[in-house]
Amino acid sequence: MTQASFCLADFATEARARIDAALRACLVLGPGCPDQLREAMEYSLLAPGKRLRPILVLMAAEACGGASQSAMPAACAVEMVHAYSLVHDDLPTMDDDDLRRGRPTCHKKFGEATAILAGDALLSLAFEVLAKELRPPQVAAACCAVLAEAAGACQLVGGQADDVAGQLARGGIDQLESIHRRKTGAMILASLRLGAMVAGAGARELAALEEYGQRIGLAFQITDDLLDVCGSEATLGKRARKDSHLGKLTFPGLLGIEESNRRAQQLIEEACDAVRPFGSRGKGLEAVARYVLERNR
Ligand code: GRG
Repeated sequence: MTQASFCLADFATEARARIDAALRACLVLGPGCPDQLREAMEYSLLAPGKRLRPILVLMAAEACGGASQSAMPAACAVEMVHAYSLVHDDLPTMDDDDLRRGRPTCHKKFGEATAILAGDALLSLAFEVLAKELRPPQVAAACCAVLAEAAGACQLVGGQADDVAGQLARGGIDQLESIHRRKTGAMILASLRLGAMVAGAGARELAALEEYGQRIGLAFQITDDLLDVCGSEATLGKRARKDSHLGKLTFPGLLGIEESNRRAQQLIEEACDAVRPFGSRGKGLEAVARYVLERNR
């Protein structure tokens, strides 16, 4: 990759093809897996998402001087946890959504029981892939711990639990940020940490990536809220204006559209500053940060 003229669109197209091939290979499961369950897992995992988190894993590894292919099991694992969280988030008992990634949600296509089980199986598969395919085993174990914490009761699941309990309908900016730091930010941060760990990053490199991740995680959520207000269902591939309909706190709802845009821009500038010490190897991460601000889905 010649970083001086980094083109995110080209990198992402090539990386998505490699990631999807690796994800597909992970779905070659034993004879005990029923056909419908495997189909539901494949339907959700390979649906046309942005693959933001696995791309961050690969970029973080490269920024720290590692080979992106050695980080591929970690990239697959984060996308599996992400896909599981989307399948469960869409269920009638949670957000009750019909559309995801431009297609009927998993439970609409396969029924609720199969969707719950497909999510469960994707979560387990993520850790199986990390534990069996990452080398050396000490790094695999450390990555399992980081991903488990990010996906667990104090982070992803905890943020979702507070959201489901209606905490997103009251409180102020601190409450809003606390929920999104856990629901959205934790998995973005974990993606960067995993890439760094696979590449054997030092403490300074890890700290820079964490600073970057905290900022793009929050900016990602602000743009998600802005897209919910300003975007269309056709472009988003999911229901628009759903947060305001549900009476949830959002950044534009609390701060207004202009101030939300300003905050997102500031966070992205800070994120780019954090990865500047990586020099040309950090250009991909800078490009992703700018994409977070400009994305339309
Ligand atoms: C059910 C444990 C559990 C957690 C659900 C991921 C999540 C928590 C909720 C999804 C709802 C949502 C809109 C969250 C905010 C931002 C977010 C995570 C959006 C989806 O991620 P993208 O935009 O999706 O990267 P694609 O489809 O591109 O992968």
